[in-house]
Amino acid sequence: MNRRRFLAGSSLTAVGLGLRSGRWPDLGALLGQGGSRRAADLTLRIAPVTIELAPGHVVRTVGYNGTSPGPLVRVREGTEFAVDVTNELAYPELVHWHGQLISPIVDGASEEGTPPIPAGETRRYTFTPSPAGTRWYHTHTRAGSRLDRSLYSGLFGFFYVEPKSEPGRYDHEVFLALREWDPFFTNTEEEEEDPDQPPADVRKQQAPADKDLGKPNGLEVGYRRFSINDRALGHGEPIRVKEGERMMVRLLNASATEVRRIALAGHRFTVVALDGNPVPNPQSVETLFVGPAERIDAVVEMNQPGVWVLGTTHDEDRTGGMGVVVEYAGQHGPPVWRKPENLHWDYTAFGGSGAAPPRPDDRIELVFRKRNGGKGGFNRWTINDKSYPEAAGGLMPPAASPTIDPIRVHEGGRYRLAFRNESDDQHPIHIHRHLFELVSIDGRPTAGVMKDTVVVKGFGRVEVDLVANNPGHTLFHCHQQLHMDYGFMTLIEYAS
Ligand SMILES: [Cu+2]
Repeated sequence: MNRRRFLAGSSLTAVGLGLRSGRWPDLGALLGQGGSRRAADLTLRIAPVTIELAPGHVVRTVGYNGTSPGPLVRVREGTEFAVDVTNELAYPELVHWHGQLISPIVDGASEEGTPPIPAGETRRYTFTPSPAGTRWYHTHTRAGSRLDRSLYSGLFGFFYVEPKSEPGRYDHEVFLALREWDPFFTNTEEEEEDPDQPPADVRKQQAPADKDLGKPNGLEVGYRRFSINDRALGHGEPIRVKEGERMMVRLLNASATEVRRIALAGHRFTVVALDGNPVPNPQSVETLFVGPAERIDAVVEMNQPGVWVLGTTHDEDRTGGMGVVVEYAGQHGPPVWRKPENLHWDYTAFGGSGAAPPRPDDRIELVFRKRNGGKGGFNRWTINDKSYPEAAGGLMPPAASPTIDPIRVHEGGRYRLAFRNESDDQHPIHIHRHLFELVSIDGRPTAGVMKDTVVVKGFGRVEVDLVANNPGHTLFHCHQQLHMDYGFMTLIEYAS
């Protein structure tokens, strides 16, 4: 039996999972059946890896093709792409193509209906990458209490979809993934200073009195090591630049749990795209704010010869490894870090000044709450007071659970999703298989900023418009692994 045909045939069992996918009639082609005679454009192998962040600092985890981040995948917008993924682990895995407007059968979430790749087997994903821009791929299992699984592991990489025309002229580009390693559970919650919102004690007074049922906060995740890509600050090659160049920084926060502020000493960033999508109003900023799963494309004018540090503004984590040296030609000496003066970040600064988004067909309120887990326990998360059920074996069955209320939409409708965060944590809210438009951030209106993930601050309010233009089950969740794993997830369902 032809191996490829066998794989395509076995993938077809997905069709029997009760999925409705109105716009995706040719499931055979999507599953690679039609393309089974051609070689894959890429093969990915999921297997254990070791990463040497610095001499003697070795991380043992799992990754793609022997590295972490996995290989940088560059594809052409609109050209069909086939990838064979072999899972060499002892448990099922799958690959999510974050930010792609593709079918639920290949999107890479079992909750939507993508078949998992069983241990020891190979599956082909075939899809047409769209839209252009800085996307990424990563595992989409659930970790729960296992800190060697899902996004705590090294299963992530950049997926760059080349556009027909590039927004912003530049001389060279760098892909930088922010990462923490060696996670552990802790009962202490680290509160980093956040210049964009009032102090924690003021925010806590805004909390509904009964929100935690009297229990203290549950477990959080801490990390022992930090890096940008696979090296700790001061180890590995610096980014070498020349005076007068324009450098395009393509930044990904590949963290399972942490929001980050990033600066390059002596320089500013001109933000040209958020989550890979060109912004209406590129702006120069001193500091980039990037939540888990978010991407920022920013141009830096290299006009300050020297040797500098690009890294997190969090001193302990930067000196712990989350940085990279930027070295001008002919310049020497120890790299210089300067704390940026302006840490402020406002998504609406990048919005258009023109018309507001059109009137939506419907408005859907989504309230996020935490039920404290108590010392040594896990906090539970709710959307409109319901939690997604916990996973068995790290994967969920495709059918929606009766314990959640799916967000119901009609094809073609424009829906204003109003997020109300009634917890003091920040939540990077992600919607699969669609882009959404920012409408307002904490009451400040905006338009034209298209994203797939947006951070809702503690007790924050965010409104986004979702156009229901990609039928099929669509996952909606917080990208903070600990929140997603403990209930912060639901499905968007299209009416048939
Ligand atoms: Cu969250």
